[in-house]
Amino acid sequence: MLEKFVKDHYQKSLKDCSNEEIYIALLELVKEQAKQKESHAGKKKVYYISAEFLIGKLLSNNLINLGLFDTVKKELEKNGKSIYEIEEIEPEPSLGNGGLGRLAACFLDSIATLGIPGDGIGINYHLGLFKQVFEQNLQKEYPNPWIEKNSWLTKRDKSYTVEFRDHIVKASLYDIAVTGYENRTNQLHLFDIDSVEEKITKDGISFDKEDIEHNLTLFLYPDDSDEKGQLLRIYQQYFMVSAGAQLILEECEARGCNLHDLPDYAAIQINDTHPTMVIPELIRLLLIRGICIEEAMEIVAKTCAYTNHTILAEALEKWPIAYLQKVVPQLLPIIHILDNEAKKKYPDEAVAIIDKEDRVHMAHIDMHYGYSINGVAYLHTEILKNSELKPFYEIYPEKFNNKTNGITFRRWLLHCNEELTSWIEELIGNGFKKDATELEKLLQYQGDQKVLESLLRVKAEKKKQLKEYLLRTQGVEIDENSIYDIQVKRLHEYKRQQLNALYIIHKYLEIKSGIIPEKPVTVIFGAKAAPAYVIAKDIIHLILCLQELINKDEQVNPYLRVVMVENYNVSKAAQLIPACDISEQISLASKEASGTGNMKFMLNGALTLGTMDGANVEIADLVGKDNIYIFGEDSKTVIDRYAQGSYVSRDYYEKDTALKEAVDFIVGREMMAVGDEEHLTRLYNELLNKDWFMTFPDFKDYIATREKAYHDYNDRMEWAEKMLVNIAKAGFFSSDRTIEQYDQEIWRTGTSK
Ligand code: NBX
Repeated sequence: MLEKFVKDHYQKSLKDCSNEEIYIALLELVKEQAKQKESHAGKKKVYYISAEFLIGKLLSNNLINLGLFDTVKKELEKNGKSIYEIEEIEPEPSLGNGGLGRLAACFLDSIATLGIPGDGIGINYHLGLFKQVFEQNLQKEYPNPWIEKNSWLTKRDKSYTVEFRDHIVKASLYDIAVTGYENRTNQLHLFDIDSVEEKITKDGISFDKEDIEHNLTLFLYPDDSDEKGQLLRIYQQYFMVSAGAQLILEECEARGCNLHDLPDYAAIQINDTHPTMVIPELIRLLLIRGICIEEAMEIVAKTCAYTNHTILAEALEKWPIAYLQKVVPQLLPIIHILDNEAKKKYPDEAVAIIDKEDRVHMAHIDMHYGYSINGVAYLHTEILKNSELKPFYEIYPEKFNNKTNGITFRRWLLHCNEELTSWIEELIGNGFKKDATELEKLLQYQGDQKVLESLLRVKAEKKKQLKEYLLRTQGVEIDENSIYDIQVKRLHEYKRQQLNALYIIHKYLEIKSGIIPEKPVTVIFGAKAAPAYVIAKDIIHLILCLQELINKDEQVNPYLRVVMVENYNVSKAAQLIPACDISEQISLASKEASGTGNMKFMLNGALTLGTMDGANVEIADLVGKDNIYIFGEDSKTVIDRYAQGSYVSRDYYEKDTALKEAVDFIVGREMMAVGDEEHLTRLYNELLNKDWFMTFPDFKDYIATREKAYHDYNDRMEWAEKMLVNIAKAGFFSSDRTIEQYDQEIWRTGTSK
């Protein structure tokens, strides 16, 4: 099929084409095939509006979803070409920071797969999340462009006018086709302006933040540690929601909506608070179209639903009225009305939209003027209801609901782990590809030695592949016979990479003193730190210094190695996750809303070493305590300790010699020889005097539990059985299940079963 396609397009045969030519041909082929599956059927449509869609590379996933992957792969092989080399050519669109953005991408895949009419709405950032480079054991940031002459983007002949206080811009529409697995094609709508100028970046990723004409859609999440950055963020958010709201109204009207019945035509899912301005903007647009304010508020409140992804207070956006006034003064009269109405009904200051310091609480708009509020894992939703958002839960108990996150198995199993996919298929057939709960059929093989041995062989193969990948891409050598212990996720203090680092120090000191581990261990990290997040960058520095120190130490490196993968992104995740033995999910209990990496690792046969936090709680429930390594204090203990304000990290340090030795090591002679005094001392002081995310109380149990996991690993048959149970129980975390629940309980499009 590809042969004919290239003949028609290039007038030459496949074997004479370069990989670049084949890549471009495949782009076109996929776009053509995807187009045939577009359908306008259905009255009600979902609009998933999000400042981030971390889609990653799309070629192979689209081929899988269109049912073309195997055919194309074979046809290429016959002509001496490799699909894997071709997919390397595709630049990765890093249009998201982490879990929230990746979730949006998984959701689009599942929405299309379930046949739900549902499009994404976002921003066409020219530069994705920065490219991370390590220089002198420090993170440096560089621009990360992804748009080329030939890309997934299709420019539409459509634009909307977006008005700011000081100027008007034209929002041009670009679409990326979202192919469902053997189902319909939806769209990811990304808005852009024509005047963006990539050349205005200088010196890494800095640029003039006030030059809106040239920077509006230039960067994902520009540094908002100062006022100019925050204003730019407001510009971006309003740009996205205003163009998005116009598109939604126009499409709904085209489907027969008279605007009074908008909730019958659209469900708008607001992904965190970033798109919240869509609420006042829609009200404004309805007013302009002749609907009175009371009715407009009611219509919008029946159309919009809000997903919360965090309980970290500092991550909930609060924009000063003065900033909104500078950018979008037209929204302020509406925001004031929303605030007044809410205050009339609910005088409690805790639920006010505008607070005493004249800041607008974006989440409060969502909760008063949306019809659904959901958390992203059972524990998270419970914490929202019982503590973080309690005053809202008391007013609107019926709006609160849980939607435990999920991941698309097309990318996180079928694509990233063909070997495991075939292994599963041989045992239980391919029904699991459509209904992930069928993975439970694997449980019948629990005691089957042959099956377990073949599972271990699959893992060994993926570990070997990762070893080769790391050698090829980063020049590091690891031992494929060691335990691969992996923590990959954004760098944040609450995720506690620093706790993992303290373990490494502890282990290093043990080996130095002659205590040799039963089995060599390779500890792998991948993480980007927000450019303005000082302590997070200090933690990266600590890890990089440990990598240098330990890997060079010949007394230690046969037993322990540390690898910090540079520029961790979706493609690297796809290499790392299938090879993992132990998945580190060690956030401070109550702080990780859900986590989705934990699900990807489990599905690929890694065992979780984690706290009772986020979706780990559900993983533990599903696999049972023998098939997971849980440690640390529970969320109630942590929440109570915060409430008492009584935590003194130094007390733990003084009482635990092992902990004291590990912490002191950070500023010891060995570290100073490879690291920077300012960074290391700052981190040391932070831990000793604050340790806001309470690593010290969990240290002892963490070490003991990790050692137990390492010990258990040596009984290969038992370990393989644990792996099998994890894979078998992972079906619950398919985003198809999550989306079915969103559809049945929130959107009600009437499509999914
Ligand atoms: O959303 C993440 C949570 O931390 C995870 O626990 C959860 O699994 C995931 C999906 O629900 N949140 C997240 O990734 N947030 C951001 O990336 C973020 C980006 C910009 C911003 C605030 C948060 N201003």
